[in-house]
Amino acid sequence: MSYFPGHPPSFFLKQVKNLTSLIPVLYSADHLLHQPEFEFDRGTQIPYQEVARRIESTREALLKLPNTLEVNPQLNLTSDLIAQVHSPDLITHLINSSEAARLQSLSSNAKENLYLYPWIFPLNQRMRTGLIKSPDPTGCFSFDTYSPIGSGTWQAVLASANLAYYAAQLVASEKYKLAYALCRPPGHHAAKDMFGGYCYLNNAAIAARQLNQTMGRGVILDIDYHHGNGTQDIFWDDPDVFFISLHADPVDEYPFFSGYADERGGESAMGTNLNLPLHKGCDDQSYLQALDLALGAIRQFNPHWLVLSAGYDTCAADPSTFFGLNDDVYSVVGNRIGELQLPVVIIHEGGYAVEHNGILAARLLQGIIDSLNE
Ligand code: SP5
Ligand code: ZN
Repeated sequence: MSYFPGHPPSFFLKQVKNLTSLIPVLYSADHLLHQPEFEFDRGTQIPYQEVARRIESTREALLKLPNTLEVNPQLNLTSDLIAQVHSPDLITHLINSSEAARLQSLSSNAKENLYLYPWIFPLNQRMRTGLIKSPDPTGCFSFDTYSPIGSGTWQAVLASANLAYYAAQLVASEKYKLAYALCRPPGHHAAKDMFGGYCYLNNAAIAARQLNQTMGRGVILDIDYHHGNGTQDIFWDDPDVFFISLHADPVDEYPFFSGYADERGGESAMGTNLNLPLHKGCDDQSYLQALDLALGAIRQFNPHWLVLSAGYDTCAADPSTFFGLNDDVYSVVGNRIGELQLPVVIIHEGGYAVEHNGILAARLLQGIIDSLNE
């Protein structure tokens, strides 16, 4: 573990407290290496919504809480560990695409920070085999245009996943009951062999796999506004990892192709996937009702740990939401999750009302702390 030079005073102040009451907030500056300028919203170019400031504002807000401690872990996540949840072909493709972006940026007539955008999507193996060896294979393994790849993308993606992995190790060690991984890029849209939706590797899945191997059965609760199609895909056939998601009904909202209530898990894991799609205009009361359903299902499963995919794009101020949640609801959500009295790893996912992310994350985390300490 290393600590950032800017933070020793607060670290030493907080060190006097009992270590188990401290909440590690995992952060890496490597996310700054990934900063695309634009995305395509139904074919129209708009500014990239998944900006670096999202994480910096959350970091500032979380470190203002009395029991938090920033941790900057060494990189100890390997390709073999990632391959427990992703196909080796996807991993290789992400590495190669970052390197291709670096080489193309170096060529004299290219932009310095060039990002390669997926734009041809091979829909079967024959197309993939052809495209992968072409001059522009970026669309291989990608399902949309939201996840461009630049020269620093792989390093940022790896560092982000490493935070999730390290947070899981801290909680699995039983030294900490709770940890917050400031992951960026986010991860819950990344499936076993697909990337998209600002995501490249599935941070929550990497944390969950680690916890599953050390502590047994557990739950991933996804409260991002969008369905966590990637996490669902990865644990579809796994009866030991229960995936539950509260999200905008895919009838109305991205990712459109998954997140329906009848998706209940593969044959060997029937009932260990639960989607709770919510209607447009969903308010605090309807949201908390759905959350209570999720919490009931979690209690019945009798898990040993919880991974919380925490997205803040549900709040009324978010530019991409059809929900009308007030900021206060995040404290209540945190309280009720904390009442489970489970070890919790929080993974930062979406949330595009940049200055709201920090406030909401702080409320959620404080809510959990308050009921864990009761
Ligand atoms: C992790 C995560 O939240 N990913 C979401 C990726 C998909 N975003 C789609 C946004 C489409 C709506 N764009 C609205 C533009 C501003 N009104
Ligand atoms: Zn989202």
